[in-house]
Amino acid sequence: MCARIFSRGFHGRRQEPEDASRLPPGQYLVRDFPVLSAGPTPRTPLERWDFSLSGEVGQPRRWTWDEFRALPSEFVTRDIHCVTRWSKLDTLWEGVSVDTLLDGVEYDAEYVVAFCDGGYTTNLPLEDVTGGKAWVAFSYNGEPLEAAHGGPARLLVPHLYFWKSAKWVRGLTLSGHDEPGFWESAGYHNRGDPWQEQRYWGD
Ligand SMILES: Nc1nc2c(c(=O)[nH]1)N[C@H]1C(S)=C(S)[C@@H](COP(=O)(O)O)O[C@H]1N2
Ligand SMILES: [Mo]
Repeated sequence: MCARIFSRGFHGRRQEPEDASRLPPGQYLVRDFPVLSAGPTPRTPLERWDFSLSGEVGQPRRWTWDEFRALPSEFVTRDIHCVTRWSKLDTLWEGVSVDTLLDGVEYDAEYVVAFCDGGYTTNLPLEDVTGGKAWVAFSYNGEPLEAAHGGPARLLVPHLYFWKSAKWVRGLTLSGHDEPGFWESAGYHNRGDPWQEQRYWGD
């Protein structure tokens, strides 16, 4: 009895009404953190890891792990939404904002493709990864990002369905034209805004 009252107070009343308004259409809340990967988990040693900006840039850029970790980073708390319908609220990440990575880089491009160890790709308009909307995250909940969740580093683009948040990301290719990535070529929506329920081509 006591336990029940306690758990209701703890999980329920205060959070639920607000939580509902934070849930995009067709989504349900989870408290665990599901793992969704299209293939095996790659494990690149940090000595061989780098992050690069290539494509339509004045000068390609590359950071080793140590150089990347020396960049200014920030903590962000965001809700995440997977197209398989789970959403998780208030996830805490630390990462380098894509704005920071692009700082001082000259480019003539409107799109990016994120590429990853293991071959996964996802495409995004530059507009969706700039202006404080996307990070290359290396920590989750105050701990180094687990390999299963994309460690050592993953893209975090929380305002779009979570397939855009490429795990094991190794760089961005900037381009003047849009090139569908892995799921986008397989029938998923090109942009994937959860609030507009852009799940599949034609949504
Ligand atoms: N490299 C890579 N990134 C990926 C995926 C993947 O299979 N490979 N899956 C995507 C999908 S569909 C989702 S929902 C999220 C899942 O992230 P999680 O396993 O940390 O929950 O990663 C996205 N990023
Ligand atoms: Mo997903």
